Amino acid sequence: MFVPGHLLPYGWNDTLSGTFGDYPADGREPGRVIRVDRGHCDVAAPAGLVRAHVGEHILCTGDWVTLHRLGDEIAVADLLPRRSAIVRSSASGRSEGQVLAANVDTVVIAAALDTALDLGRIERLLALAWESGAQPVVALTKSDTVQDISVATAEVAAVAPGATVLAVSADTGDGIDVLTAVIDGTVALIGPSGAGKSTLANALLGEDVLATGRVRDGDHKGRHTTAHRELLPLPGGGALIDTPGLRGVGMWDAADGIDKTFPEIEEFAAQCRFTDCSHVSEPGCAVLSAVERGELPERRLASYRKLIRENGWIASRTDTRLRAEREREWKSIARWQRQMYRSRGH
Ligand SMILES: Nc1nc2c(ncn2[C@@H]2O[C@H](COP(=O)(O)OP(=O)(O)OP(=O)(O)O)[C@@H](O)[C@H]2O)c(=O)[nH]1
Ligand SMILES: [Mg+2]
Ligand SMILES: [Zn+2]
Repeated sequence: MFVPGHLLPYGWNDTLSGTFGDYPADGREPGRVIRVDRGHCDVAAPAGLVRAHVGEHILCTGDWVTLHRLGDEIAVADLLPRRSAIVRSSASGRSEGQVLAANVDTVVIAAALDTALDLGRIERLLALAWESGAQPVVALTKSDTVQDISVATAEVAAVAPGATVLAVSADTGDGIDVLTAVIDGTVALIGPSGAGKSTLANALLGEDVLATGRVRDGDHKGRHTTAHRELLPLPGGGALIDTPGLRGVGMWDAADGIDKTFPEIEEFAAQCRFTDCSHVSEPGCAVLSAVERGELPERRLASYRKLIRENGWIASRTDTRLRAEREREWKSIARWQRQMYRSRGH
């Protein structure tokens, strides 16, 4: 049987032994991407950490890969299919999504209690988390800064059906044991800058490995202290990915994730007169009447519609891009055909 050695603490599990079963035989070693820089990445490999060329792959932290030697260099040979991936519409506005982390089992969404709760942002991150295939957990951080955590916890729990919501303080240690108990496998921490992700990560890791930064005095906004996504082994098993604070999080092909975030709206929508009801002003809209009856908060419907609209817009933009690409392809085929005919005619 293949022994992963130093790779073991980086989220290795029995399934992977099977997946990688044949690779060591042909000289390729398994590895997990810890961090990606331009053209290179740090990879946990059986004999220890190595620096490898990424080749033509677009890798991200958490990817499982195989490595091979090229002279005295190490390069990534294969990128294994991702079991789950956190994807947002890329910041650069291109039509492809940006993968923030791969092969994640638990997404911890961090929201700080020392600032006003932004339920819309929590819902947005929940949609991203559900879409990734991982289990979301909402961690309300800095619980030591508020008198009563029960109100905020209940308010967030109401917008996070299916997800565990808990309050934690990295300062006092409150709630860290509960969080440790609910997280599983590879854990990714996401949320805005200054939410306390790296501080929480250090608490979970049991030592100060990651740099943290003070928030601004006035609005408690962070200063984007963390600059890289990085995978680290957790002392109790599993691994942790700390991520830089997200400025904007666009929906990327996240229709399922949005549905999972707003299950009650999906349920009401099943009763709408029109199957393609957009729940804006249609007659017989069961979602709007739920709002009227006070069974669905108007804010929640607005948040849902915002994400749906954005998701649809991204999808149509991608379609346009794909169509243009296909057209270009056809044009070059046509050009090639013309050349063929011409040369045959000669
Ligand atoms: N009072 C209190 N402050 C905390 C707690 N956790 C984090 N902080 C403070 O919040 C600030 C931001 O913490 P970071 O961990 O750097 O935040 P981050 O989410 O990693 O931010 P970025 O790396 O910029 O995305 C620091 O000054 C921390 O000391 C907590 O539990 N209680
Ligand atoms: Mg950080
Ligand atoms: Zn409707």
